[in-house]
Amino acid sequence: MTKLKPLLFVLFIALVFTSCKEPVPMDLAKENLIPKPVKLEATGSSFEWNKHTQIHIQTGNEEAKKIANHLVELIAPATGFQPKIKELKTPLGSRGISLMLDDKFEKLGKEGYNLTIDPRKISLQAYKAEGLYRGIQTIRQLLPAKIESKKKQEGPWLIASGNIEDYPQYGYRGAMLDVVRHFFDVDEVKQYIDYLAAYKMNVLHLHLTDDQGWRLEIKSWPKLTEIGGKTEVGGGEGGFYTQEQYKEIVQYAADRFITIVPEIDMPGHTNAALASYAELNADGKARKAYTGTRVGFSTLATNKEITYKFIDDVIRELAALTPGEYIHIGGDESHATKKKDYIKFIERVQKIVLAHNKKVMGWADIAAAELDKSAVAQFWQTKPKNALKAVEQDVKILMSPATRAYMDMQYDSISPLGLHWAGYLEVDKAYNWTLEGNVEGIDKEDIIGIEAPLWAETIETMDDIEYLTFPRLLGYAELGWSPDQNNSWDEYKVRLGKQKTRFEFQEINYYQSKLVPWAEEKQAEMKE
Ligand code: TNX
Repeated sequence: MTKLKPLLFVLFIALVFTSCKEPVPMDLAKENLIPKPVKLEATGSSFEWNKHTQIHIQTGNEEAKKIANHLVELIAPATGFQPKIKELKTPLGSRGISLMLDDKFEKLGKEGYNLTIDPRKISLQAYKAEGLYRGIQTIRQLLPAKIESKKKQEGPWLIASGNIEDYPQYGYRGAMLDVVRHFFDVDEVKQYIDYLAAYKMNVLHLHLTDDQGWRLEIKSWPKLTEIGGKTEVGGGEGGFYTQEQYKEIVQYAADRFITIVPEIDMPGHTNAALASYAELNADGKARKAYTGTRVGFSTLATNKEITYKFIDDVIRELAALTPGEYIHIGGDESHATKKKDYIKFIERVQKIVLAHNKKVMGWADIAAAELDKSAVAQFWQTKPKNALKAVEQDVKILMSPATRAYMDMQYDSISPLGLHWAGYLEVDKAYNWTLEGNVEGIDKEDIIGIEAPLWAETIETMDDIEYLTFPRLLGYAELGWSPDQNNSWDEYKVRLGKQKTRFEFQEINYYQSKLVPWAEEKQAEMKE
């Protein structure tokens, strides 16, 4: 007992000493958050996350617990900490990090959050779990860049103090991945989802079918994947997701508050289906598999009843796997379909989608048909004629103008990957526009948000995906989230340049644009 006394004394002194340590002065306003928060106020001090830091949630709040677990997963590899998650009646006042849901934040919407950081504690509060999830991405970006490392790093893990109030301008902020032209497996799609989540995006549109392949198991039409699943651009082996695998992707996304919008492209872009089933062709003859990159040559037989039986089966199975409200029916570049047949077709397919309790999304070409008001037309072409037709019908627009938002466009003439039919798309051009200022006649109230498509004719690996996605993706995330009066390329490029260290710790194969002042991130401006 007597031997223990001096030991206890030393422990006590150590405890007093560590808890009295002066916080390091830091400036929250100098942090490089992307997307930029709506409101931010710096208080000049800092919070240190150390191995004793606990995460507090309200007793019994399972949703907050899930987010707390996400936060632990985010910080554990680099810090080596395994913070305890503790349930308290009133977590707000206590030291450490608290994650709380409160109806009082309803005004910030379901993705909004309020983050207060002072030397004793961090409190993250939101109306819904979505908001907490978006908020932990902010905490992640406020930690030093080495937080992104999968290997243990040395601290200190300081977070600048202040208050952030934040919520998105647009409810739909997404990216598309073409898993047809080249197939990407479940793990690759999950990785892509993680990239979207880090920048507070909330939709992944999966382009699941096209001329070169059919990527989703449909139990009532098994040859779609037995035959159509086995090809891709360039003659590779292709691939497809079983329904179980697809559910796994949907769940993985949902855990990150990301909705999957699945696309079955029709009546054009259907050679893989036409090769799998002879009866879907007007002449009753199965097409040969196609592994090139031409577009606009294929069409389902729009005047055969079997075509609609096929679509009904596909949409029924897909709707059952889809928690999100939209099913994307493609509708682009149906040059092999007569205009009057195309219009009849789209109107009939729309009915099928609605009958399965889903809303229609389609490339803006579908606005040639009479659309239900619940439909969404995705603007992509270089000319807005189709999108304006949608607006005339009171149909909402998703902004994906190819000249600004197509991540498969080459950055410049020597970019090793990508196409350039819509022009070259350097990082500044990809950022320097606004959704509501892009097309005269398409106003803010007509727009549901932004989506950046990544077509896969020229890309085959995760490295390729990363090269075209990074760093443009971050700009799209900001265009959808941050108020546009905040947008200025000159200011943004500095914040973007500071992501270099973060990208490197994640081993992301990003495009090192000469227009961006790439810089090592220092542990935020310590004034000492
Ligand atoms: C046009 S964009 C297409 C795709 C191609 C893309 C390449 C759209 C709706 N259709 O089939 O992959 O260009 O950039």
